[in-house]
Amino acid sequence: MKNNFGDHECYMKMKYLLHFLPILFFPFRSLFAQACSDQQATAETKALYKNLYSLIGKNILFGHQDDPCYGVGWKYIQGRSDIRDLTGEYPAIYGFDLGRIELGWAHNLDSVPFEKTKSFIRDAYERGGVITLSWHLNNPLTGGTAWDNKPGAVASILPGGTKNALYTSWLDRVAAFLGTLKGKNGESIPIILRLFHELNGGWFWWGKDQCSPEEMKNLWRYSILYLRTEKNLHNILFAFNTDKFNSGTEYTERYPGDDLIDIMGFDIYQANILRDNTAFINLFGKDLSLLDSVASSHHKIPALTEFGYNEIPDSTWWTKVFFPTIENHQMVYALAWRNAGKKQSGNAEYYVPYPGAASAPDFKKMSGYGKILFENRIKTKNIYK
Ligand code: BMA
Repeated sequence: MKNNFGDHECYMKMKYLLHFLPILFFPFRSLFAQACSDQQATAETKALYKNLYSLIGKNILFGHQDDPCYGVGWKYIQGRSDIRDLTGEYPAIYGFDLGRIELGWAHNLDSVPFEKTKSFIRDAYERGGVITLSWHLNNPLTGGTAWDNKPGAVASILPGGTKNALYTSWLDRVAAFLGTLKGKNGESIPIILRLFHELNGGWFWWGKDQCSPEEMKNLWRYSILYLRTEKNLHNILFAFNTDKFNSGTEYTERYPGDDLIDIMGFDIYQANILRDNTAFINLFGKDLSLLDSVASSHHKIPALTEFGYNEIPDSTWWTKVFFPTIENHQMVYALAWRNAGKKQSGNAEYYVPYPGAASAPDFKKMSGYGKILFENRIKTKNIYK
């Protein structure tokens, strides 16, 4: 009897504990999740990570590459932005590119002067916006562009490789740029640095056909630890991103580790085989679901790191295709690619409308949806505090 009673009491205690265990552990789990990968990150960088994390499933920051630099039919006009022309507000997140900084050039591969990029970054930060940088760096082995995809470049820049010293000097130039980004009180401006983007594709020299998964992971680790430890930069959140993908295994094949990465994303364009709305919606939705689960299992922030439908010929694309597909997913930001306008080749390139463009009224309508944040509402979130 005694034994039975004892067993029952023990069973009840266990049941009670098991019932409350998830509640007991939940706060620790979410606390853990809210820490960025760099334990020495500056207060503003830690806050950015924590605040973005808290927006998961709630809001989506709308972003645009090179937004204040130029748009369709204009360049470098103080205060101008195609998004602002339409909505009265700047985006919530701004993308810029560092390509050619490695060569010591004064402007990037799309002719944006780095001095201007610096001042656009400072202005964006003062408005409470978020900044992300990509880097279409040249091929260090051949001297060609980022699209010069002959194999061997990744292996050549790893420690022991013939181009390691050259690549390291390129990282020094990136570090010098990042080190000069300061807010009004002298604090370092937090940056989301998106290295080696679309690495599961074959078009860049760091792509999947040009190196092994181990080489790619080693390159990530080398680059991040160099910036973090050697250059003592602690204002960076690192974004890992693929192009469109087919499975969680494909997504993480070249993922370098939770101790290095903060944001997990992918890029997708409505183009080529995805030109049709239904084909695009199906793959886009599937990849967003896969990203939700992979980011959540790694406790990282999910993001749509680049997207677009060039010239947006469908006048209701924003409210009938884009928003319904993203609405129930977890990514905290979506960055539309650049409004290059008419290029030298004669082709036009723009991914957000401008006044008069076919999808302009529809974009304006979407900008009023509560879930999507632009300048005014990101400001109220005090994302750096
Ligand atoms: C591409 C195009 C190019 C540009 C490159 C880097 O997708 O927009 O015109 O040079 O991005 O920004």
